[in-house]
Amino acid sequence: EKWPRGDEKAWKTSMRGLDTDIPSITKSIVGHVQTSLAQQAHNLDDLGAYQAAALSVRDNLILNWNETQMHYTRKEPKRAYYLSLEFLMGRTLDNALLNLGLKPKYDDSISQLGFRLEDLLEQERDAALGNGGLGRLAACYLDSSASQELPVWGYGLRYKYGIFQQLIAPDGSQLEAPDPWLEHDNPWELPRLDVTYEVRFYGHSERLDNMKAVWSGGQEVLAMAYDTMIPGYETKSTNNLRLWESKPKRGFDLQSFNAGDYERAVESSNSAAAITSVLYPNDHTTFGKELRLKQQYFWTAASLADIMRRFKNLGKPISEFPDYVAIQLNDTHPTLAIPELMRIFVDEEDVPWDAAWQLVTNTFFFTNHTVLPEALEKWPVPLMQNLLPRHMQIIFDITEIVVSVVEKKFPGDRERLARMSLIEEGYPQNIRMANLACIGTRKVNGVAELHSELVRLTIMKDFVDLYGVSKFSNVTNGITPRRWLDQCNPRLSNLISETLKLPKAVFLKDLYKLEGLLQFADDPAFQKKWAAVKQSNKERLAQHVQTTLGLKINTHAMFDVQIKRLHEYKRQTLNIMGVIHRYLTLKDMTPAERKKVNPKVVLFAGKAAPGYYVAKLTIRLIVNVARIINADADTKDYLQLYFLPDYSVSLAEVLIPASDISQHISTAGTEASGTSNMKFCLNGGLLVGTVDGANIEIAEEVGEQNVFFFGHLTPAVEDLRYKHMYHPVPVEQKCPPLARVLNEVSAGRFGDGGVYEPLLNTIRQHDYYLLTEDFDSYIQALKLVDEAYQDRTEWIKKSIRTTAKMGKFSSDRAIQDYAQEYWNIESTKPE
Ligand code: CR6
Repeated sequence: EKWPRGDEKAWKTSMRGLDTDIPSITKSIVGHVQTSLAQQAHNLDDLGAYQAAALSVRDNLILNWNETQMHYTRKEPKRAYYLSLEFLMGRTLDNALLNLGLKPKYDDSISQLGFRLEDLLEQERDAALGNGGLGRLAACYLDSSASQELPVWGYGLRYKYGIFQQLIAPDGSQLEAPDPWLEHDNPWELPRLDVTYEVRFYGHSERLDNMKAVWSGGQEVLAMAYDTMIPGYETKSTNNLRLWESKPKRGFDLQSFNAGDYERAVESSNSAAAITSVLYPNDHTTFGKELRLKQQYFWTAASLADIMRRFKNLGKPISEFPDYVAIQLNDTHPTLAIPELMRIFVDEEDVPWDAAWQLVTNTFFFTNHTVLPEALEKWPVPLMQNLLPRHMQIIFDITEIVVSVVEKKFPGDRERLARMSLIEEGYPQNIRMANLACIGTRKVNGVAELHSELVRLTIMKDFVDLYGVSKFSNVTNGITPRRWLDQCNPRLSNLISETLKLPKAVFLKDLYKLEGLLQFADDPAFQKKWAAVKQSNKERLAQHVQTTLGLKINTHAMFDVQIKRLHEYKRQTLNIMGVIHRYLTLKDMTPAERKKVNPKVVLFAGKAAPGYYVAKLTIRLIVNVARIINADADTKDYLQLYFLPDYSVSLAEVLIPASDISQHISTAGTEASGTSNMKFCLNGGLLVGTVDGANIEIAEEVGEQNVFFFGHLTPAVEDLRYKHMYHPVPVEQKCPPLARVLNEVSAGRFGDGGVYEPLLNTIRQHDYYLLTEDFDSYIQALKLVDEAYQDRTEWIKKSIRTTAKMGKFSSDRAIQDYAQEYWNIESTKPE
């Protein structure tokens, strides 16, 4: 390598190294106060100190990041790219300090400067670029990829506004406010003014011969990269999360529109900057909005252009593309990458159509995250035709491939063909993105054993018949133990380290090491310490709630937690009906009887999609039931209920370590995996749940005696729904205790009599999610929970054994699975 310019010595002797002794750290923080922030020591507040500390930590990340990226460029390994519309990162500072191994030193340095690290950490806003599990999973996977020194990049969108802030109105309903997470400068991203691509929309596509076409006209916008450094744990390896921002292409407004399109050019929803302005807050539903389709194409086009440019720099023949590139499609959101890569190969690189299809289908992999029909993406043909005319042609051409292979294997089976086609007939016709994602990829996976089986038996059944079962497999989700054990629960992590006589790094890198705790489960001294950690985490949560909401939680009660998006299938309604039932039962008791009851604090948190009426009504009911219950002198020592507003990654980090029991109570067969169930168990919380998603595999690991299962099983669900449809039985007959609860709500016992009728009617009428079927066994399970909790020593043993058996649920295991079985990539690190 030749030195490019100037005096090599002048460069090399001036290169910064990483001085990480405390005086150097202090000097670096103060330096950032003086220059980067241009502030004075005497009026620096917590926010300023946070910013200076963050910039100082960032310097370390940048140097590692540079080295890692340079190493990849030199070494030319096969790389994997994780395309996800959502990355729910949460806060960065604490995680960066932990992964760099610099937390104790920064702690000291910051105290010397007169601040407290904990206070500074609280200054950071969550990066909340996701709705729920799918987005947080992407974040855990990035942490695991970097930690295992795998060459993996994430690609997503840099939304100006992440998931909305949730406020609770005086009447108890949810209000949504924009999330201005970029209001203060974001120190964790690097704008890449030089990394830009043009992305085209609209216009027209003219077919040439050889399946090629020329796409021209329309509107072009600019995609600009922002890079976020993803540090691995205890390694220099620092990967990249590249997020795209949309900008107007200079001068486009004047040039690329003819007079007839003028109005559209100036429409605000159509402006270039609007594309990446906001994260769509819907979880499990699709709306067919043009702006959402624009987001999807903008992001996949920019990402593929970037991947293509990197590949071309290798100077390899295009036929080797899949030897250097693997792309994981996180749900169907990035499915347009399939026709887009076809367009690049065929129209721009002159690859013959069939050869291009071979390359494409060897490059992509697809993860499905739900079998709920309302979540399966479909786009109207006319919308696609107008916005992406070339891609519409390609999708029609791919449809021809499907038709010919299906015709060959199942001659004359028209119904099968209609089910498998990329185009669903109707007015208008729709494009089935899941079918496209399936046929355009090498492998399809679900996210837990049961879910993957349901994928094979339901939404992908015809494709299993076509391709054989080996294309469809499972990678059970995982969570990163760095954030979800050490960072959120340092006391527990310390206790484990001290007990196993192992440095934390050993079990944080190999979570199966926690099994060593089993031999201490019966040790009374250890049990006592274990219980003390849980108690102090409850107090930490109570303190947090006291300072943020001014509420006083009884820390001597059992903490029962349900935190997740509000959705009918997740059945927060079942939980709140259970709480009301408990309340009514308590009211029926004499004071002496109540004294024997296990005191309980029930905590809810979660957001509802802004347009999801029934889910919002559930929040309103919870808030208003809480008002009545918490004010009732007869019962308030035995039952408290709270709805904590504005659920976030950071709030989860305080809630999860404090939980004794958490609820994962979806109708069987509806929750693909769940990942918070793993987080609770890792932190010694037990589960009450249905036989669904990853609950099943958790029980396999920890033993069924340590999980409180209830409810009907998946195979029964379909028949029960059928019965409800055609032979409905009134709730009064089917489940009198539930009927009593519904009637109390109707009668206005918790205020607002009539407003809850639409919610109550979902149960009284079709009861699609089968609350009436599962209520009795649910109440029974909660009774068993109470009984088990009374024998505290037994409970603590269960808790220890649960944590001990969580090895499987590390996202390190999941990422290894993807790396080996799907992407075929290997670890490689800078020296
Ligand atoms: N809502 C599933 O519902 C799963 C995550 C991550 C979900 C959930 O059970 O754990 O994905 N699905 O795989 C979708 O987002 C479509 C989720 O987060």
